[in-house]
Amino acid sequence: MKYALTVLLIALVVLAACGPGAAPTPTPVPPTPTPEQASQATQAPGEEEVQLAPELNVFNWTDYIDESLLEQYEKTYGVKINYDTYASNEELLAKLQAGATGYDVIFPSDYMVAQMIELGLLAELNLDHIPNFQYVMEDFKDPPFDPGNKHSVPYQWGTTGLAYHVPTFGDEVPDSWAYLFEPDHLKKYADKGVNVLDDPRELIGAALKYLGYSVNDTNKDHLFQARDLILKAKPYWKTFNSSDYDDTLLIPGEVVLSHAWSGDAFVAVWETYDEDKDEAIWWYAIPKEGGVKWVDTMAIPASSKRKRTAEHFINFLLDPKSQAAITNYTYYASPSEAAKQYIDEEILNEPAIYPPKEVMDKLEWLEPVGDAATLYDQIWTEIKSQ
Ligand code: N2P
Repeated sequence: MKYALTVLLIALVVLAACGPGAAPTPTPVPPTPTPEQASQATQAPGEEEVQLAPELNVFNWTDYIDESLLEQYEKTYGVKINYDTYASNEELLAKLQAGATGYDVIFPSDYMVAQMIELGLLAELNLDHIPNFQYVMEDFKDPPFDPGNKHSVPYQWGTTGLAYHVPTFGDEVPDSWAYLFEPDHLKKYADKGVNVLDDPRELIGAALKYLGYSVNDTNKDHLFQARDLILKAKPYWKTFNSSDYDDTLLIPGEVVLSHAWSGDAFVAVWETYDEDKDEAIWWYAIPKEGGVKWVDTMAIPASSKRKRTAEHFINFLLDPKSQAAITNYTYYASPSEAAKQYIDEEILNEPAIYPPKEVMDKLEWLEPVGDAATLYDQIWTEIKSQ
């Protein structure tokens, strides 16, 4: 252990200086080790020596990593990863606000990063400890929700749209939010199942966008119109699910239409692809009215006691090869320029995963809504309880 070696060296120097008959010099008292110092430093060859904690508590969205990376990190660095998942930013925030102090690495989205910074929930990062940040595309650096990347670095990004069962819709492409909100549309396929994301900002945002407003609108009348639209459509929806809807609803055919995040939709696209006919059973459309584009980040809760190890793990996940492994597994897009060389061609060239500029320009980032957050909460409670 590096620390023990230093103490030993100091003791030897002190002893040599004392000489026979000299007055004994007090031996330095070592400070109490932090969890990080308590562990053996282990690093891959050629890496700077870092004192790593024996364990790290990681809290991520469901189905959002290639889990072999966790094993790889544990084996290479001797740090045990305790991995737990959540289904929405609001769930993550509620856990942190309820005083959950064990988490070391979390993955809040853009608007939630801003909200958490304001609430003092995030630690400041030392970007010198995250050298793989250099590979992040300029577009994803210094974002408005966290100027200077003081508290977060990007993890993966994507869009929100509609996943649909191709045999049900035939030649028709559900390319409008009307397919999710208008009873006239819903009547035609609702008996076969429709799912919406169990996510207040996403669902209310989609309704606002369909009505011609911004996904970040804070006007009370507009928000009530969005609520009414949702309440009229709700009887036609089978489920509110944003955690495992790809595996439990889309792939087994429990629904034929779902409000969906791009990567989750593509899990269903690839899992159900008809190789013989070379035809997709599921596909994904971004509504013509526009919608949400988002970037999820990696951050460290202010309460973490293992900040240096958390930064080390974040750096590992930002390594171009790790980034590519995540994208190749989750079908979300990577913010790492250098990862591109390792990402599967068909993912990189898929416009529904990496949309062209004209589509991206129609989409909006979610932003904090300030005092209107209370109104969003009220509306959400109303929607879920009726
Ligand atoms: C992955 C969830 C992606 C997070 N299942 C959307 N922000």
